[in-house]
Amino acid sequence: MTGLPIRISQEVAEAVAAGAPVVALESTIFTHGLPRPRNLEVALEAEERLRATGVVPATIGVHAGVPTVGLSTAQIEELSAAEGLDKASLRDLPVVAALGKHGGTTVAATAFLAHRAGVRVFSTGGLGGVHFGASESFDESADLTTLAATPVTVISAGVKSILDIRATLERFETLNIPVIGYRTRRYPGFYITDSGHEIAYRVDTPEEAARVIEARDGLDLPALLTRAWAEADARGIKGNASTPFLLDFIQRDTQGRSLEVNIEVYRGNVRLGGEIATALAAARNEG
Ligand code: PSU
Ligand code: MN
Repeated sequence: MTGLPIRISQEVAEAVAAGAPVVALESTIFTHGLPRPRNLEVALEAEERLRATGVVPATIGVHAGVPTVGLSTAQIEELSAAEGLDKASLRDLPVVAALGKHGGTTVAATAFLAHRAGVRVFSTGGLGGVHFGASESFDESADLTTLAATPVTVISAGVKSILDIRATLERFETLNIPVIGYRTRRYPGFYITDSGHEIAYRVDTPEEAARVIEARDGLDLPALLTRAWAEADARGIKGNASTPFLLDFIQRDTQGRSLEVNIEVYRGNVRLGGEIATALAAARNEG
């Protein structure tokens, strides 16, 4: 058995191997999301703007059955003009590939392929999420479950404007998907900078964002937790012994990096606790 063959352009492969900056771009945005001819203009402009800043763009889509990381300009032109091509989320990838079709990849499929190619950052417009009435219809995008399992950082203006943001934020929490505001603590509403929902974390510089990504990738959370749970299970560790076992496992498995993160988090909490206590004391003295 071989894996599903994916094509990685030479430019992207070389940039990834060299540790040079690469940004993944999805194709559903120009196959299904935007009208012609703006779709093609926007797709090519995004690539040009990245190149102008020394970043290699990796536009991702399925061309004639080949999931491709780093579509050529001609392929982007072809996909953006194709009639009736498929909108390919992750479950559609094998089908579209096996049938030799073209497909515009959603955030889920794009993130999956980006990760397979070693690309860690992915810029898009809006994510899929939870639709209004999802408790009846079950309509929740596979973007969510895929991002939960895929260590790729997605830069977005929030979720699609039509979605239930409150419910989507709850699902991000359940699925352990970190949500971090860039220079804001307000979750954006795609067209508006503030959807009315607060988010827990904010970073103010690209360097800060990069440190968060390094910390997250350093922990290798989903895979690591799966191994930790499996190990606990195999040893029959249950109940109140679970947490110490799991934490110890994670610390050993990350060569102590999880500990450093823990300490950083604790330091931050201590500092914030001090600030809150100071404010509380000031309020009491005034009152
Ligand atoms: N945001 C938009 N328009 C879109 C999408 C996002 O404003 O077309 C696309 C993205 O590719 C996203 C996908 O991954 O819709 C989610 O679709 P679904 O809810 O069917 O999973
Ligand atoms: Mn859906």
